[in-house]
Amino acid sequence: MISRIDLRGDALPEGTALRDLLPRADFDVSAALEKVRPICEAVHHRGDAALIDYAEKFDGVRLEAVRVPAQALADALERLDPAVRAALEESIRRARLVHRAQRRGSHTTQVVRGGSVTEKWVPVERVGLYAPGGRSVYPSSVIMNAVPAQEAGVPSMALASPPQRDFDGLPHPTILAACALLGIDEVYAAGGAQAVAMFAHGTESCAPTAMVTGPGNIWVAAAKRYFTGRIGIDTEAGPTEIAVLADDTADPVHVAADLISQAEHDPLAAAVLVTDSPALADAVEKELETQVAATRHIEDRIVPALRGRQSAIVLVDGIDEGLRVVDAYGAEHLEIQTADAAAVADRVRNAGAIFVGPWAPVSLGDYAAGSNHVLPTGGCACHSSGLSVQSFLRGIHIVDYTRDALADVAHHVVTLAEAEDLPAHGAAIKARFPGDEQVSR
Ligand code: HSO
Ligand code: ZN
Repeated sequence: MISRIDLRGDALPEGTALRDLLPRADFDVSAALEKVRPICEAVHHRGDAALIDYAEKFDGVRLEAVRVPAQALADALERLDPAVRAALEESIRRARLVHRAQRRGSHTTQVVRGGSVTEKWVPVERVGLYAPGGRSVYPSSVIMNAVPAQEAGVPSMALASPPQRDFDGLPHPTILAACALLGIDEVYAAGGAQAVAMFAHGTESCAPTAMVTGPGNIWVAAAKRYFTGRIGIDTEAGPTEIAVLADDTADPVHVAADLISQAEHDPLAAAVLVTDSPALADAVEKELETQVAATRHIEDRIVPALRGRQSAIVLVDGIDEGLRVVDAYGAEHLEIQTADAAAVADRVRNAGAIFVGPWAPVSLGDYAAGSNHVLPTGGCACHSSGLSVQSFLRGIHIVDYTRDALADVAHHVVTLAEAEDLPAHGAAIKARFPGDEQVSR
């Protein structure tokens, strides 16, 4: 069901050589770029008419308009199962607690007397959120994208999600209900690359946005890459990954259940167990067989995900070596199921989010820990963070110097300008102090 990589015995290789030994999915966004280009151009030139044509072509439904009427949002909330509503509300409440604490005030550094730099944090003006339809209808992801943007103070926000044939061309009702709960009233029935293009260029009915965030398939990722530079994006979320670092104190039933929980997302999802216990490896493998047989998305997602080259059980000599392996891998989600889990977790350098001990499974983080579930995949955890309030803020430096403070440092500026062969830079300083020898000394 799952392959094994045995790294015991010899010393582990360093750096990227270690990373190359570890499993990873093929997720080639660049190959999809050429395919999304004509879609992005059509939306640019034909606006809403292009969105309506693509809805017919890709989603099989002819729309009257792409903007979802307010009444449809109210109706979806009205019809939402009360238990789902209560769970979404609790998820929102916890996410707000965590993300509110991420807010930053501005800060002034007095560099010299009369010279200061203030860093002011300003939210992005307008954000477009994307919520997939089809196989992944995740109201939880609407929460994970909207809450940090709202807590950052983003004044204008719109959401797009594919039109559903079964729901009169509206986005999925649970997505609409989540929008209503979050107070998002600007919603569009648009999916895939065309939705990203709608936000990037704007159309007759949707004003352009400065950023687009939210998970999606490879076409959404490719469209985000296509528009990078023009708009801000979160990450090109690839298939979900879970790594578990475990020793012989871990419960194989929990470990197997957690590996399966993320394999359930996608046939390209990755489930990686790193352990120094061959007995645990055997027990988890047995558990995988039993538990997979008893779940729902077996043949379409879980089995191909676990059998795929992106998933494996990695055997290591000890937890120190295990830490080196999980750091080289840089998992989107990393569970630590070892003795003294908090101390081990503290030593991890690369992961999107870390889940400590037996009572913090990834599923908790997916829905209701308060943490964000939009996290870096594909090893990007080595250089990037998950979505946060910070993702929606820009830090602007405000430089404020008096005449004396400028005079004091003027000769250094002039010297560096000349060293870079940019005399006009120096001249801009000298012009302020005519006849002052000190400045050009
Ligand atoms: N594990 C997914 C998020 C998700 N799980 C949504 C359930 N719904 C990527 O972090
Ligand atoms: Zn998940």
